[in-house]
Amino acid sequence: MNKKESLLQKIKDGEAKIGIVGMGYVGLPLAVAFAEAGYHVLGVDVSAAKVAALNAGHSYVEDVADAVLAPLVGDGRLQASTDYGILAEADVISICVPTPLRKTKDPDISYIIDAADKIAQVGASGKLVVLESTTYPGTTEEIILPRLLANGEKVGEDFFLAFSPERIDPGRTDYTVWTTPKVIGGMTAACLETAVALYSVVVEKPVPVSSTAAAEMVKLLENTFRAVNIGLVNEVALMCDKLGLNVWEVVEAAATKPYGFMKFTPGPGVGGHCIPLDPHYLSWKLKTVNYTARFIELAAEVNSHMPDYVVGKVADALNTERKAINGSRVLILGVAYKPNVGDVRESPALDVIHLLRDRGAEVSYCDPYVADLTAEGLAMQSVDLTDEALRGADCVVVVTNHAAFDWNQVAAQAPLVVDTRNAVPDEGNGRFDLRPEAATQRRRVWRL
Ligand code: SAJ
Repeated sequence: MNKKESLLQKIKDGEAKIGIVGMGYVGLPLAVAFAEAGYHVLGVDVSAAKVAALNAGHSYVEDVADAVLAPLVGDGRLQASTDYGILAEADVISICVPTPLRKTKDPDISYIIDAADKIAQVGASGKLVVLESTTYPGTTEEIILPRLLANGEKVGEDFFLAFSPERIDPGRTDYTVWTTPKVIGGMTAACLETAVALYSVVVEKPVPVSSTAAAEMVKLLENTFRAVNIGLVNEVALMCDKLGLNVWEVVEAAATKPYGFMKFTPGPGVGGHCIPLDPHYLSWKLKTVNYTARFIELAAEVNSHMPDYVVGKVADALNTERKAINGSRVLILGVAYKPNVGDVRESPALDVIHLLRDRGAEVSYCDPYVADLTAEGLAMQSVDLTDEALRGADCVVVVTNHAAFDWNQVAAQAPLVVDTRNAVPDEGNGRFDLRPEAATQRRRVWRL
């Protein structure tokens, strides 16, 4: 039996040991899926705290409950370590490490390189290695393959290498690991065959493609598609403002088109660990072949301008009350990057807070998912959403429309609202009045 047949047999018999490098919001759900399918999972993470929590059956990932994790740890089907050495006994290794951007907007693949180097030290012989981290086309072949080949073995015969983009969406409940189709590209046909066999254990629909680079490009298209369309709808919001139109009415009506349209909504900017970052991996790669990815650059320009635009709206709204931003009390509702999660990474709320503070505003925030805000030089604590807190603000700014907020309370108590998410009930705010004086007309709720 050759190494491929041996690996396929172990996967088929449920005997394959599954190594997962990076036990974060991607790696942990994947580890749980394999453990629940009866496989022995070896999780590796650089964080001793995360490893200790996992081995105590405690989850730090919102989508993985202790009640699900603890029994798997108790049965010995899932164990974690900071030592890559445990991967010596793994038959499969899935790399789920972060791929952030540097301050220069260039890709930071140092986590991928570190994982590949450590796997090479353990030895890839007989193993299937799969990269899941979102990265530019060519990473698997140019960065990982040479490090694993260092042992003088042949890919597709002695070890197997594939790329399969993660599609874990924190907070989503309508799709699971099992029901989310998974794109897979292999370095060789044998690599693809082993990777499809592996993921078929935990994914209903594996989607094979022709190469690792094709699979890397698929993921970047998915998230660039979102970034560009969010940029488009944000620019439509600016256009509607110039034309005195209600962008929310326009988008809702366009969304009635049953085909050929996909609804996106304007907002205060684009946050999270995917959409603001992933497209820059693609535009960076294209620069290396002397091509400018114009849509990506333009979308980033529009989206990153939105916090400034929101603060301009706050200034306009306060101005109609004959107030300046300087010295005004501004209450931000929601600082997480999207509704109903507690993640503040790249959240536009951070920019809005800094911009308001730079102009002399006294800023506070309320976010039931974020008790303490300590990102990007901020050190704030969430206030409770009380009538007093609302009435005490000169302006309330809706940045993240968590379902937990009582929007009728906001509408009733806040003296002035800048609503970037169309969350506050309407009050006929005379938005469609094109007369020049309309700009100074007093209204309580200002929308994007
Ligand atoms: N946003 C808008 N308008 C929109 C949609 C999003 O302003 O119409 C903003 C959000 O407020 C947020 C940012 O863009 O700040 C990103 O939002 P997102 O809905 O894209 O959420 P993410 O960043 O969690 O994206 C993830 C991605 N999942 C994976 O990469 C596996 C993305 O591919 C998913 O499509 C997305 O979740 C999703 O649909 O929820």
